[in-house]
This record gives sequence, structure tokens and C-alpha cells, in this order.
Amino acid sequence: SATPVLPASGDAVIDLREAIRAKLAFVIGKSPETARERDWFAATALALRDRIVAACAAADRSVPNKRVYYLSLEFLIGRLLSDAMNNLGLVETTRAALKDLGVDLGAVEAAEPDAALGNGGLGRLAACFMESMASIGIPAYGYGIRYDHGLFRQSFENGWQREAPETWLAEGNPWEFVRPEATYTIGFGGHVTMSMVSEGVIRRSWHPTETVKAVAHDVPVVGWKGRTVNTLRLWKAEAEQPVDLAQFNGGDHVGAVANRMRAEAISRVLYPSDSSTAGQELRLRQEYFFTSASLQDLVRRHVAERGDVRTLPDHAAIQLNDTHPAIAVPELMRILLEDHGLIWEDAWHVTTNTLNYTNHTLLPEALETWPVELMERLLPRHMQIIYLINWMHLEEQAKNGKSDAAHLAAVSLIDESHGRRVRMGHLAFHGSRRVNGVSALHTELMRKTVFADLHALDPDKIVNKTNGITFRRWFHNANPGLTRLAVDAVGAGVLDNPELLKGLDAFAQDASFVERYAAVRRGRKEALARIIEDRAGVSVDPSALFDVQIKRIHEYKRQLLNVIETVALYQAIKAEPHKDWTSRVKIFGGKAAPSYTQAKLIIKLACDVARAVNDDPEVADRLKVVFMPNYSVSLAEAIIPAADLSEQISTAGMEASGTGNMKFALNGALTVGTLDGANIEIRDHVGAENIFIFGLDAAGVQARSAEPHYARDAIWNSPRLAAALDMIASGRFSPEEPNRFRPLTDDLRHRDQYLLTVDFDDYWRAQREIDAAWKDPAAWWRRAIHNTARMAWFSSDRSMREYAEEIWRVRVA
Ligand code: DL6
Repeated sequence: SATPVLPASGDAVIDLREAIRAKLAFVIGKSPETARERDWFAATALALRDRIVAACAAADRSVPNKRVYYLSLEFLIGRLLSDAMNNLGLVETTRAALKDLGVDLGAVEAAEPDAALGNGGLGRLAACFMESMASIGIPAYGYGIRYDHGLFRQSFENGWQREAPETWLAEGNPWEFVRPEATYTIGFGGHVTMSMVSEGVIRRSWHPTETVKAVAHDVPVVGWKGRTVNTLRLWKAEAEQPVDLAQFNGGDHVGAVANRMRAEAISRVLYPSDSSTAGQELRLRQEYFFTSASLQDLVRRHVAERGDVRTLPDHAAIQLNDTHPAIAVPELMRILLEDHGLIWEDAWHVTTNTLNYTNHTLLPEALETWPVELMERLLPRHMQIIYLINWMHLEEQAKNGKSDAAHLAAVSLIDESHGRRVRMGHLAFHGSRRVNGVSALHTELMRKTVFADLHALDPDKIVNKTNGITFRRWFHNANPGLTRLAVDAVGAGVLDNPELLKGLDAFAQDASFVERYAAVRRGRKEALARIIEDRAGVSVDPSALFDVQIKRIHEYKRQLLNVIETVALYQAIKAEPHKDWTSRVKIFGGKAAPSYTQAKLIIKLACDVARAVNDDPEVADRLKVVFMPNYSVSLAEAIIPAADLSEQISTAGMEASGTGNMKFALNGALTVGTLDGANIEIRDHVGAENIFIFGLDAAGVQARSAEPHYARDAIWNSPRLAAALDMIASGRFSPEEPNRFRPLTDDLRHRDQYLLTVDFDDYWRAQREIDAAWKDPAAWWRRAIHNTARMAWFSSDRSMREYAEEIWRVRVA
């Protein structure tokens, strides 16, 4: 549970205790005797929510000069209780209040379901940014979807991933306020008409055939020390009519609610993929639904406060989190043209000075495009607007003497190469004032690859904003022991200003500090060992090196490289069982998109290897392998502070940034990683001597990919890799189905798009260097402390300040 920022004071404890008791009795309707932990959680959350509202009322209520609107299809917020307690300075007060009532705070925290409204890094980043904006005083709204079911619950059946719906709302959500007065109508389908409004002025109007309601549900986001309270506004889809009464009375009880089901389907389930093209109509409906509701809401607020819609860019900055809300470009144009009567040029000026776009991936399969045919059917007016924007954009090229077909095809918003599709990245790029990447390398690659042609037209548009993480959650709350140690060493100011962590560098030589640092880790490893035993049924030794790879399962993230190295290590241990091996526990966690067959097979391989290795008495405690089921934000909070080694081993050039890498390093795990994404900047901050880098860099990957037979050659030149692949392919780990893993080994031998084979030997070298480093504990802890001390720059407060200054042009309070 969270770190004590303020000690509990007597009166505050009594006040909170009585508030919790009253919520339990009068809102939940339970007595302390009958209350379950979930009831205590709801009562505590409601009592704290009152404090958040009070903090909000006490804050400056004047209309801010400029607000930020963060549009994201995903907010992976996890649990909110520890954030609320910590930011209100009420951790110890809550603990004492609950203790008075005979209740344990830890158990209450554990009863909160994770709000898993996101797939991975992109959604978690949005949650960190919301917390940071509230903490540093940027007035902001987050806009997203209130999914009934967030990311699926993962279980393993004989090592195969199984998916079940997640049910975070089953018992309601005590943090939210329903705002039926903030309801907007969202249209789909239909046709567009033209009318002459005056001589030569034609107005187009959209007449949708289908409409649904977007109803606001607000979650307050309280910043550090309760300074600012912002709002996360999540939209729920509802039908205009809950039931067709005539149909119902006619006996068709199911048909009478069919429309309602169709409408509500929009906010029913989070789309469970973060990197493959979602060629599904429902996905486009989700994107338009939340984007339209959010734009209608913010434009209404602006006009109510300022009168003139033309001043929107002065008072609002809209950030599009990836291309999921890119339909904002034609939707804002439509609202300005049709609802506010602006002429095209003015509407375009407002749009392109208000919108900004963050790109989170360059993987071709993850760049969103929508078939023109689908857009014309679902959003006919938007398609017209896109055509007009594109026509003007291409005309501009011609005017500037750039009318060769290849250039026009490259910059066009419509891809004509395989069926006609709207390029959402190009649309977002063209309609935005600033476009950013999420690490230095990623931004450089944006300029050189996917957006090279558009970048050449407007060289100042692309800027870099390296990601960050909120230290309140990933340090204060997740690792209270280490936070207390930092406070003791460098003072409580470190809670406000992470730059003070640098003071820990000096303590890396202090034997008693090192001992306490190691003891904190040891405590967290013992706790994790209990969780592993409980959830995975594997008994592990906390004194072994805990080697962790937790993230979405994707071929480019190369969990398979880690599993193959595990097999090679298994073979090496068996070949020399009496050698002094460094004991390791390999811990994996992560979900695969349900339709991603190859990723699910990688999970199965990891589970099958785990079974064989863990059951082999010859290996004993020197190597254990664990795949933790149902990876989540709260599980990450338990695993990261217990990790000794952080695996960040993506193919260079493919991981846009990574944020897990930052969480581990802050908590003192050493990284084994490639020169990819933010790993490069982490190396620059922690020092090359405190991180284990291996493998090809992005340029090397590009060059090697162009060589014929690189995989065949790499396997030929590495007997160790060949032996590990042979063992997997032979069915050693799947005797009941010997060819089970052939799709993985065959792919590596013949294609190996992610260059596992090429990087394998250097990865093995780095891992053996790590084995040796672990045998010198004093040097290991020194490196770990340097990691914690030097990660301040990766605070999402820093990221948000940079966005505020260079993208949003909004003053930070
Ligand atoms: O920027 C947040 C996060 C990065 O840290 C990861 O490197 C990147 O893979 C992730 N991108 C996505 C892409 N999904 N889409 N679209 O999740 O963003």
C-alpha cells in the first residue's frame, strides 16, 4: 500500500472513519458486520471522492485561459484508490480510519477491480498523462469510452490462453458521476443534401439514418497534494429509445430491444488489439462515437464561455492519442461548417490550429486505414470533407511544382494501391498543428520513413516528446519502501521534485544504504514469490535473480528470443550440471490479442518450456520459468519493484518508446535491452555501464533485413541457437504433439522478420555477463541505485511540461 506522505492526525482519522461508516450504512446499505471487502472499498472510495470534490471546490474556479483535451480510445487506469489516498495525503489517515473499524487497508485496496480500459502502453500512457496534468496544474479533460468490459481476463488451460469477459462494472463504479445533462446525439449512415443559403453560397447538411446517444460519465482525477482536479469524461452509448413499445406489446420482446443492443454495442467491449488493423465496422463506430461526442462537448463549452467559435485555438488544445480519434479532422470541420456556419477557410484555420497528433507506432500493419466504401456508407459527410481536404492538399502540391504521380500518391490522404482506403495517419498529420513521436529514435524514424514526404512539406511540424511515467503510481504507491528510503536519504522534497533522486548517486557507496536498498528489494521478492506460488503454482527462491519480461505478447517484442535463450540455458545447465550457475527465475506476463495465433503459440511454448524446466530435478533451483496469468496494471505494481532484470529486447526500430522500461529502471532493475525506443535515452541517463545493451541498432536491422538468407546464416553460425531450435522443433517440450511449435521454428528458419536469429548470440553474451555481474552483489546494487537515482527525467510531469510548452502553448500553473 501507498507511502505515508502525511502522518495521520487524530481528528482527521475520526472524520474519515465516520465518513466511511456513513457511506457504508447509507449508500451501500450494509452494516460493518455484513460488509464484504468490496463494500468497504466502495464506502472508502465514496468518502475519499467527497474529499476530491471538496478539493475541487476549494481550487481556483475561474475559467482557465486554455484547456487541454486529451482524446484517447484507451485509458488503462487500473485501480484508483491508492492514487486518491496518496495525492490527497491521506494514506495513513485512511489506514488508521479503517483499522479503527477493524478493516485492513491492504485488503480494501485489493478489492478494487482494475479499470482495464486499454490494451497496453498507449492506454497506460494516457492514464499517466492525466495524473501528471492534474499534478502540475494543467487544466484538462480526458475523453474516452466507458467500456462495459475492458481488456479480457486471461487464464491458461494447459498452457493455452483462454479469454473471458472482464467485469469491472459488475458492482458499479464508486468513482464516477453520471452526467445525463451532458448527452449528445451521434449519427451514422444516411445522406447529404445541398441547399443554397445565399447567392453562390451552398450549405451541405448531413441526414443520418441512425442515431445513438453519448452520455457522459465523469471520473475526477486528483493531482498531487489535491492541487488540481481534472475530469476524465467517458462516454457510454445508449439508444434514443430504450425499447420499441409497440413491438414489445406485439409480443416480440427480443426484437423490441434490438436497436438498443445495437446502440449499446458501441461501448460494450474494448477492442482487444493494439497493433493490427481492426477491419471492423464496430471499431470505426467506436472511434467516431467518442470523437464526435468529445468535440461537440468541448465546442459547446467554448462557445458558452467565450461566445465566438473562431477563438477556439486560443483556448483549447486537442491532442489525438494515435489515429483512433483522427476522424476529429473532418468532424471538427463539419461542426464548424454546419453547426456554426463558418466558411471553409476559417473552419480549416480553427481545425489545424487546435488539433495535434501523437504517433505511437510505425509498424505498417498497425497504421490505421479505412476502406473508402465503409466510410462513405457510415460517414458520408465526413468522406466528402476528406475528399475536399485532399483535393486542396494535392492542388497545393501542383502549385508548388510537385505534381509528379509518385509524390502525389505518397502524400495523398487516400491510398489507391490496394483498394481505396483513407490513411488515418496522413489525415491526422495534415489536420494537425504539431505531430509528435514518443522517443528520440521513433521521432527520427517518423521523419525518415512513414511521414518522410509529409515532413518535407512542413519540416517544423514533427517534434519529439519522449514518454514518461507518473512517479506517484510507479514509485510512491508501487514501492513505498524504496520511496521511504529515498525520503530518508535526500529529504521529503523528492516527493515533489524527482530531480532530487540524483542525490541517491552518492549513497551508492554507502554500505548501510546499500543494505537497506537490497532489503527493500528482498521484501518485494518474497511477496512476489508468494503471489507466484499462489497464481502460477511454482515455488521460487527469492535469492535468485528475478528476470522479468511483462508486456503485450507481440513478435516484435521478441518474447520468443527470451524463451529460446531459456531453452539454450536449460541445455547448458544440463550439459554442465556441476558448474556454478547463477540461479534465475524467468518471469513472463502478458496477453496476446485473441486472433493473434503466433503470439498465442509463443505463450504456449513458454508454458511448455516452464513445465519441462521446473519439473527437471537436474536443474533444481538454478532455473525456474513462470508465466503469470492475467497480467494487469495491479500485477505490474507487484512485479516491477521485485524485478532484478528488465527485459526490453524488441527488434531495434520497432518499439516506439516503451514505458515499462522506465518503471523498472526507476525501481532499480537493470535493463537488458536493444538500442530501441526510449532504451537509448535510458542508457544516456543511467550510464552505459549500468545497462546491458546487445544486438543490432535500427540502422543495422535495416541493413541486415535487406541481406538474403540472414536467418539461415545466423543459425548456421550459432551451434547454440541451432541446438535450441532443434530441441523445440523436435517436440521435446510438446511430446503429445511433436510438431506443435513448427510454425515458430519454421518461421525463424525461413523468414525471421524480427531478426531473432541475428541477435541471438549477442543476447546470450549479454545474459552471461549479467550472470557474472549478479555474483558481485556490491557492484550490482551500486548499478541498481544509479538507475533509481538517474531516472527523474522520465517522469510524465516532464513530458507534460514539454507538451504544454511546445505543443499546446498552455501555461503550467
Ligand atoms: O507511446 C506509448 C506506447 C509506446 O511506449 C510503445 O512502444 C508502443 O508500442 C505503443 N503503441 C501502441 C500502438 N497502438 N496503436 N495504434 O500501443 O505506445
